Amino acid sequence: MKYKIVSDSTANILELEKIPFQSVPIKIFTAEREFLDNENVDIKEMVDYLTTYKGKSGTACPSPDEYLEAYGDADYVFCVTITSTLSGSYNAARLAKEDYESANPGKKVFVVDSLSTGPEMELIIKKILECIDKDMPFEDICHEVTEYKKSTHLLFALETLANLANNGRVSYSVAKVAGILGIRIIGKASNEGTLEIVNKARGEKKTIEALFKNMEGSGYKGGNVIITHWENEKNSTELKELILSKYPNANVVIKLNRALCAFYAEKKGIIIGFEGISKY
Ligand code: X90
Repeated sequence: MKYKIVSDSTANILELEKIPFQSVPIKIFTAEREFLDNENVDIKEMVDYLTTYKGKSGTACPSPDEYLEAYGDADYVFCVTITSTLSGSYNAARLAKEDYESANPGKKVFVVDSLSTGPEMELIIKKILECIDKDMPFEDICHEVTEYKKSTHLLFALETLANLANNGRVSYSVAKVAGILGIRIIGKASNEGTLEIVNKARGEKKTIEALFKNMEGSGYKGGNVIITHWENEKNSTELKELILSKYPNANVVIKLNRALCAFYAEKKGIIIGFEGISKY
């Protein structure tokens, strides 16, 4: 049986070991330029250009056809998307699933609305990989992943919410608070998959402490953590050290945001996916 894992590019993954994987790129555009969130994009150049760019910039999710192409000819596809409350990516993946299954009787696509993004999607993808590795049947993997997803969480700390607000993903009144020097907005993916502001913190040290406190508040007890960021290795490492000081056996990975997450989380933005208690 041929398995394939597919996700949109908000998972920040370009390839996986062992299993065929395809990232379906989301686009970032201005009036003059377009960036495809794939392996070729120069993220530093993009972020620096957008920081000084005065016009409007936006994003566009993949089309059903792009998903269909990514499903390829696999017998079983697992497709993980960014939350359907913030993007049309999930909907496109679902439409492609319908076409794929009716064109290929017997083949199956399981589309997971992560109700989240970035590193929480990566945790879900790692779980799928683990299940495939154990040779679990397709239906059992779907069940296991659905259960696992209830216990994964996403937190973030952002210095600016300008791109989120300009693209209608948060209100301007919320975004305004983030513009104040030294203030970082701390938020999470809610149980319904919406972007929810938790609190704001002044200064780096308080931000890291607040992130850790919120992790423990969601039942974090030393499980897997993935931290993604753009130009904030320092705070990411400090958070990692804080986690390890209390949970020395925790597996904490630090990675860079790729283009779409770097666009919305912007410079210095940190996003954390972690395992905690069940949300429901
Ligand atoms: O369809 C599209 O154009 C893509 C839209 C993506 C919108 C949001 C991306 C957010 C990236 C920011 C912090 C995490 C918020 C997660 C809340 C569920 C990262």
